[in-house]
Amino acid sequence: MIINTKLNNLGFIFFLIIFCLLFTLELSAQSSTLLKLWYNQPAKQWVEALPIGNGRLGAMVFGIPSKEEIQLNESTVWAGQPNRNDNPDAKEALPKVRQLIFEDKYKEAQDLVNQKFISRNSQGMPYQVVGNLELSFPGHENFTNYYRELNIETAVTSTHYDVDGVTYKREVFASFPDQVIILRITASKTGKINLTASMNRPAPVDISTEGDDKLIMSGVTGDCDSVKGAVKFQVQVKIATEGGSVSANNNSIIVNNADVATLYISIASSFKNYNDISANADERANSYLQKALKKSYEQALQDHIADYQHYFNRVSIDLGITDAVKNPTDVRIEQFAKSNDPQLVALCFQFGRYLLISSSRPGGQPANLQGIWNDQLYPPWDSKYTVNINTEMNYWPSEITNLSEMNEPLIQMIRELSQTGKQTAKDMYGAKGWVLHHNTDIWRMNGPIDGSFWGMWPMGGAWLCQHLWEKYEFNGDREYLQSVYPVMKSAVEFYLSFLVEEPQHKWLVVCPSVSPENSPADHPESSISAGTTMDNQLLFDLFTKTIKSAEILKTDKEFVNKINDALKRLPPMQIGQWGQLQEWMHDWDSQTDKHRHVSHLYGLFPSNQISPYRTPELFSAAKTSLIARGDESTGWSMGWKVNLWARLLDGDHALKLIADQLTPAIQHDGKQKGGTYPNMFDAHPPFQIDGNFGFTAGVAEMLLQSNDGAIFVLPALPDVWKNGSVNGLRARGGFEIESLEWKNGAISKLVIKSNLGGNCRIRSYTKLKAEDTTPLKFAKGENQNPFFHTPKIKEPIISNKATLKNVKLKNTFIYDIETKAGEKSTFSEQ
Ligand code: FUC
Repeated sequence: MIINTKLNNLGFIFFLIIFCLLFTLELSAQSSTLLKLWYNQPAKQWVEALPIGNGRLGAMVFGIPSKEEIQLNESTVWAGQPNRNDNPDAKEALPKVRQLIFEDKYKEAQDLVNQKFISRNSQGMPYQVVGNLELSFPGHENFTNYYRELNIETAVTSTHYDVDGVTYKREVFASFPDQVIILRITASKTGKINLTASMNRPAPVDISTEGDDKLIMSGVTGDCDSVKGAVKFQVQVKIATEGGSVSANNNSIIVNNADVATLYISIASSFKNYNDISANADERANSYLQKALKKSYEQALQDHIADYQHYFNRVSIDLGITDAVKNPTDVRIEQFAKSNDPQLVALCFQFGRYLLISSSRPGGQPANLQGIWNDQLYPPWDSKYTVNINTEMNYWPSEITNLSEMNEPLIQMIRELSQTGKQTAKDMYGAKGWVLHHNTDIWRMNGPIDGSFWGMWPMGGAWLCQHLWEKYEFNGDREYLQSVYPVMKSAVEFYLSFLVEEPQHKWLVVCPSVSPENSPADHPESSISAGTTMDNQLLFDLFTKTIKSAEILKTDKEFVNKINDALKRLPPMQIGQWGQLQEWMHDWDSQTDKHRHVSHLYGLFPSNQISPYRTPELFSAAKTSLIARGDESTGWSMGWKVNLWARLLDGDHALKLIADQLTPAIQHDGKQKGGTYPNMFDAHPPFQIDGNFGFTAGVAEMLLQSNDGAIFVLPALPDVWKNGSVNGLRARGGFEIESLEWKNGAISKLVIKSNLGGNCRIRSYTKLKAEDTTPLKFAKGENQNPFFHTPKIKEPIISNKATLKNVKLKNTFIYDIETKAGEKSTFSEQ
């Protein structure tokens, strides 16, 4: 009996161990399958191929068994060469243009800007494809058991399939530590790898081989407008094999009967900086390659994963898992709107983080319109930097999703633009400081391009400067602030000398300008105007943030007085006749305007001038405007709207936009619309990466906001995300939300780490208690933590025709917790 019980106990323990083991295995197998994009067929088109990148190098991997195609990019391979595009005729024509605008002669003003302001030479240079590496595998036309994936937990893409009883596997990754792309081909039987490697580019290039195992492609970038292409680049591909033989033949490399083949792809250009392209591309490419060859494949892979995960692993998210995860990614996108698949949202959120880590690394170029992935010589909009929304959107997720370092290339570009833009300010407007219009490129051009309707917007610098400040708001690094303050100050200097008094209200306005790319129903043929709402909001932010910076740095008292004087004279926001937030200085908004840009809502997101608690009338007006604008639009526009609905504290509507965004971009009739491609790239259409980043930022804003005087936890949770968790998001003031869990929509666990100390004000729909049982103090008055000071904006002017819709807000609890740097506080539902 006793023995039996003992045996029973042992049996039970054994059972328990096996059960636990199986359960953990099951869990880890599951978690490792969740952060993957995977498919049961090779890519048939570019938007099905899978992107990898290390900030400088990018590749799109097709995973085709018989003819693998690896499309290659390098972030400095741009057409043209150092050049300027300022039009000096502007200076003389400026007073006339202003006069025409103030006399309501918008068409004439626009025509004159087209003649005298818009650049006569460069409209911006295109970012260009490097070329393709092609690997042909004879006899691999008929394959079975096909599978390919992009694992965004490891940043490795792999393909496997069977041919004649042999399983072939390819693994590709772009290593930041080793600065090469590595492709490894293995087979389940020895001596089975046979391939021919060749390279091409849709433009003339020199292709050669060196020794038996090295393929080289050299070229120069293309001409555009009147600028001659002069960036030299070189690709070197070295094929290392185990077993079999390697030989060079006719500008290709042939591998016969190998056990393993490892390809090291090294790319470099002659680009040193926007003003200097004198580097030796060949030497650079070779030196990256030689360094990389010293490491074993396993070591290189391990170093790559460790480097990538250092950033990626900071944030994890769980919005729930359903059976939908059993389907391949393309099927899930097809079915998203009709299925319940919250994990696809989590995957797409993390995919945005993956893309940012892969396309924007310290020391490199910022993510452009397509991040770093482009297969064309002259891509749509040149794949350059459109700064009237797109470039900024690329960086919206950077701070909140804990990837602050990835901002560095953007911040460096802004520093450079503040240098080049001084010449533009002086030559075009006789103004001080620096200016940037609606676009720039690797040469840091600052002049207006494309035509007045789009390009006459001297606000690019004002918007980009918000990112300089935001980095400080999240990290509190005073030395960093000191280093970017001169850039902000110089931007302010431009506006102080450029602003002009408009005749009707005597406000100081930017003129000429546009509300990005939109024209009012009053004069649809011309977008040009003065004192648009977005311009005023941007200037309000630039001015107040520069004043704050000067105060923190204890400098420039007199200059601050000057800014304050101008600040008082900026136009207030206005609520128009149908209760909308006016987009223009005049009440021109049409209720049927569905334009993709929602520029005037900048004040709601990304800015914090409009608040449900501080400015209820403007909040209501912003909502009315957004409802009128509608939901479906271009990819990035929907991405912006996810963030806007999150700021309107409407999680369900934000989720509706997510569903619109996660709709297949390619419809059954072959036509394209705003949505998502099979490889999860966002579609304007065509592919633009901004929508991916807007999406990621939007999901984060639904779960956490820190722009309105407090850390608002779960501000816009959709009803269907009943249970979930997110770990590692960041808030202003150096707070890190180490853990946030919710059950049935209420917060069940919240752990906040304070990195800088100071008052931690939490706003929540859930009544909270502290884990250490100290009673929580309800917040009173303004948050004493300076990172949470909210802007004091002017009272809006409200049209006497307007009826404002009353926006109902849910009750919230607000607590103040005094924190010390390094301390953690834990809360749960009371
Ligand atoms: C802006 C947008 C377009 C497009 C382009 C790259 O001009 O208005 O929709 O996204 O940038």
